Amino acid sequence: MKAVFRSENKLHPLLIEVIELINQKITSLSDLRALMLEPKLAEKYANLNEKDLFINNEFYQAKGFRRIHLEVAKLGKSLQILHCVFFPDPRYDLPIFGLDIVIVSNSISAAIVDLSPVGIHTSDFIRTQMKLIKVPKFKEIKILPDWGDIFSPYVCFIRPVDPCEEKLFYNLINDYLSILFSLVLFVRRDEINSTNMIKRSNYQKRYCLNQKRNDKTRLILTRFFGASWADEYIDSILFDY
Ligand code: BLA
Repeated sequence: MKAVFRSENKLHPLLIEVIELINQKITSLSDLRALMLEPKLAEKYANLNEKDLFINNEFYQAKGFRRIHLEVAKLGKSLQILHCVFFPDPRYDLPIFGLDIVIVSNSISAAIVDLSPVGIHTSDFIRTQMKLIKVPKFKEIKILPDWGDIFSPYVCFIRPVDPCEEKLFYNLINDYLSILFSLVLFVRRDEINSTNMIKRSNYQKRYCLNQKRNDKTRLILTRFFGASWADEYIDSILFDY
């Protein structure tokens, strides 16, 4: 059984539901294959499998996506994190799906989901679809840090205040992934090294560079694993480009 689902790990119910949703979605993609970490990295991160200190990473590639990363971490008794990014293959005009849920002492302290742009102009299809989404009126909206200008105007960054808001946030994740997956079905593939591809590549690089400025992620990882481990993890596992 996967470390994540071991009963003694007692993950927050929203995390369990979201992991299931994402796994279901991933298996519906075309040309899906699991990606392995380089042996050196795999070895380095293989032993994090304790009851109260584990990180479970899954990586995939599929049509339209160069790297899909789903991470579930339990850091100490009180902190649980779900981190997920679908990095598109830059030959396709697809936004970056990003999701982060941070749980402290069994209540959600931050939840963010977005389909982030990979160019100045978002395609008409994405814009029309995004406009159809009804982002619920959550009670506690969180303020984005200054590096957060990588996110779209539809980014939802909140602290859900009760199970009802948790369910609404779950539905929003589902809506964003559904838009992304309907795009994958008919999006055109540009030539390798085409101007479009290079522009989108640069947007992805900037997305990663900005995400690396998240001091909260760095601080938490440093507290548990030390500064050089944290830096390398952020560079090579979380936001590698
Ligand atoms: C915030 N990220 C945070 C916070 C923590 C982490 C503890 C503060 C939560 C709060 O404000 O209550 C920690 N997140 C982690 C750790 C990992 C992680 C340790 O993913 C991995 C092991 N972060 C992402 C992605 C997005 C993201 C994909 O990884 C967006 C799609 C966003 N997280 C994000 C933002 C903040 C945050 C915008 C707020 C940062 C701030 O307020 O400065």
